[in-house]
Amino acid sequence: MPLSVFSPHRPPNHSPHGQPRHQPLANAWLGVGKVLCTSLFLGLCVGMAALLPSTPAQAQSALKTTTNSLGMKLVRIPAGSFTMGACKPDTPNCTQPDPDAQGDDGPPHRVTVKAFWLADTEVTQGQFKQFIMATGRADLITEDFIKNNNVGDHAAITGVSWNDAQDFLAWLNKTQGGGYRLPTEAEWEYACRAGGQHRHCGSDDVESVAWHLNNSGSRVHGVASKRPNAWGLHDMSGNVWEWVQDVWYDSYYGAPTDGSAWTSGGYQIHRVLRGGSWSDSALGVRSAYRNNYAPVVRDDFIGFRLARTAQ
Ligand SMILES: [Ca+2]
Repeated sequence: MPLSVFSPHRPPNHSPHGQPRHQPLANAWLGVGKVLCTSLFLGLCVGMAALLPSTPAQAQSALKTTTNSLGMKLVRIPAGSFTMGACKPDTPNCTQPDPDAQGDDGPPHRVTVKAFWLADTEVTQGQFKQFIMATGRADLITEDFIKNNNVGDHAAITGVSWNDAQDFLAWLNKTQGGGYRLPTEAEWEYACRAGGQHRHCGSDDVESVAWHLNNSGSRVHGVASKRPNAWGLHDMSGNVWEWVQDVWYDSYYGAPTDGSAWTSGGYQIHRVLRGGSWSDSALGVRSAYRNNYAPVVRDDFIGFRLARTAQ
């Protein structure tokens, strides 16, 4: 069955598109555009920079961390094995029951993951701004982009396609020594669960760990303003959906069990996203929940998180 640009697998409770959710224009992106326009992109010089909110304190991780020269903090995720996915409790031989499990959440299966690095937060507006400034990508600063990213530097970046994320990673690898990439889907869920079996990443209590439909005020939030999981990772559930490397399959039958990305076969025109967002119900920000979009899709609930291969 052919797939449209927008995913057929979309939670039913997403906020409707086309509705104004944000205050208009004035934000720091206009400042970025203004600087870029001063030299090369005159058409984008349409406003003034605005306030940047203060940065909340970061929670401490029990694991080793590193911070690159751009201030991006990554946690060393230990090697290990876990059960990936979920199934309805009445499913025969169900090894990881969840009453809200969806058909494409399973079947649960054991996966062994190598050690890797993962950012403790989603990529922020401030970090993405550095990329735009360094590369001159003023083409990314559209009117929608400005509307979708008006919370401030410490908020998660939104409106970023899978392809945009690859451009960001290419820039990072060029300037920060290499090895940066998106997490694989298995790595993402392994890090979300952090050795536990919580309904959401880090807790069965969604309010403590996630910005979601019923507490977000219909907007993205500053990263790390909710409690982290056991490995010091914030907002794995909620705030923004996070792109991973893998192409979309509607089940885990035949999935790799070594933590690698599943990139052959399947729905090659769609990439997987995990974690749910500010516009999803508690069901959509579950540890096992999955989604997918074409790699060109930009929307105000889509962002990403950095991974880096461990040496
Ligand atoms: Ca998230």
